[in-house]
Amino acid sequence: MASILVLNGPNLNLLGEREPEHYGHDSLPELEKRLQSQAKALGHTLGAFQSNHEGALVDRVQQARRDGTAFLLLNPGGYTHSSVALRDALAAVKLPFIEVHVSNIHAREAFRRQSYFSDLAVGTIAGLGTQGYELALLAADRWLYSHSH
Ligand code: CA2
Repeated sequence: MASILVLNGPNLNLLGEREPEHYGHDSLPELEKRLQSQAKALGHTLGAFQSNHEGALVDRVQQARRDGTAFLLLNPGGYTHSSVALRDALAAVKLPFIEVHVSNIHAREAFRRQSYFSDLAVGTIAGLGTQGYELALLAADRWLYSHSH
């Protein structure tokens, strides 16, 4: 039984509302609800946090170190390609995380190919839609199991 946190960066509150060709039709509350029941079925608890503000995301990552979070599923949104501050927070807390992207960042503009997080992540998932979070949760469950036995 572990505590898992899904952290979403800027504009991901718009999921399901705009640009369905990139981001699909699921809304963020729908997705979070699905992940919560999946986590429960796996025997874990899951918290969710989304912010459009870099400092709020940094604060939440720092808090995760203190509140017993064991694993993060992180979609840094546009900060993927720019945020040294959020990267530093992840490196400082040393919590394992999977980087998730709804769209295939390698099949879009060139600037989206660079991530400030991928080299710190346990792994990355991109281009599989919101299903990527569910696959990441499954992988987190396996990772947590293999690192506790
Ligand atoms: O594909 C992803 O998950 C991204 O992290 C999403 C970011 C983008 O800047 C990254 O390059 C890739 C943007 C999030 C915008 O989310 C929206 C969702 C629905 C409608 C409009 C924007």
